[in-house]
Amino acid sequence: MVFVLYVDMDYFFAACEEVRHPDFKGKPFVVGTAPESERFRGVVQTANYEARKYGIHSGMPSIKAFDLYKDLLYLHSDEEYYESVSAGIMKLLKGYGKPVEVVSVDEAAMDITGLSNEEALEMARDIKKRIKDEFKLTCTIGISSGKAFAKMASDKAKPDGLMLVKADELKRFLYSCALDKLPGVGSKTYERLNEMGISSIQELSKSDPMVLIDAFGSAGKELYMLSNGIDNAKIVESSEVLSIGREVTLKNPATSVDEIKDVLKGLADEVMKEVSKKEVVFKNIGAKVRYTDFTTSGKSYSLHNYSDSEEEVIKHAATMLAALMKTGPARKIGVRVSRLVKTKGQKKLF
Ligand code: DCP
Ligand code: CA
Ligand code: CA
Repeated sequence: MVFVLYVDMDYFFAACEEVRHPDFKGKPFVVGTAPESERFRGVVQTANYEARKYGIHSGMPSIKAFDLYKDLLYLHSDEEYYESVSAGIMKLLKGYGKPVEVVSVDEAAMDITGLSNEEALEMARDIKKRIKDEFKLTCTIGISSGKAFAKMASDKAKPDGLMLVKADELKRFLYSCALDKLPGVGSKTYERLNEMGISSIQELSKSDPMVLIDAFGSAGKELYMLSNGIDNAKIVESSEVLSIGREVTLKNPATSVDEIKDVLKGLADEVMKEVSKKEVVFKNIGAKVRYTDFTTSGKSYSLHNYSDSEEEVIKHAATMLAALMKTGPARKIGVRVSRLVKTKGQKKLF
């Protein structure tokens, strides 16, 4: 198994906002999908820990969040900004010279095979300190043999935590975690397992693997292995280049995507040229708008699989630009792809 150091940023979008709005610190606030004028119609993307105390969480309709705490502060999300902070953090992690897999905007897995437990802990402490010093952000780090278990350790130690699960403690650790904390156990799988009489990781580990395979196919085998402390997942090193983007100032401010169709196609063409030159595929598409008052806002979209499709870039960028242009006319637009992975030798990925 791979020895893994897993970094997950704490309340990431909200923490990024606290960096540029220090006055928000200590007050309950959320980052939501809708612009300020439509705040009640949005969805909470994340809540800071003060807001979480009132039961507010990711994925909740904003209207419900305001029901739970009426003086809640609300910020319209600026995913371009969070992506740029993310890129800086990923660069810092790559600086340690170990293979880094960028798992999501605020998560990364590092292959630290060969390090001792003590060396791993020392590295984790150093990473936490540098992220705090350089970005004013906190993260939680989990360390274990196996990517899934390192992630589970980071979940358990949140926020601002550090947890090492040693090989001889893995079983006990797994049994102490709720069944739905096991990667791969989503709400549907969880219900299905419950129906089969399996409601804990321990029960899962002692169940009949053939029954699991019958019910879930190869995912069933994976669940059985994970519950028994075996994770064969490799760390897929992300590309050196973190993102590829292009932007352009419009001749005339645009109020609808229709007006900028050709400009968007041109931007996507240029991005894709670079994508094929760098021999990468991407998993995330971003779009940004600079408004006539010179403020900027951006959105990003995560694909289910790695892609090299220009069509997909145009389709998602158009949707995001349309949403962004609801706030006002655009004078500059940008398109970006990220979560890049080299295609060479990694063809199995997509
Ligand atoms: N996010 C989102 N919509 C969701 C869940 C998350 O847009 N339904 C975004 C906002 C989060 C970021 O992704 O800040 C990372 O998600 P996490 O699940 O890691 O949650 P946080 O980082 O916000 O909090 P935690 O400290 O629990 O990791
Ligand atoms: Ca996080
Ligand atoms: Ca996360």
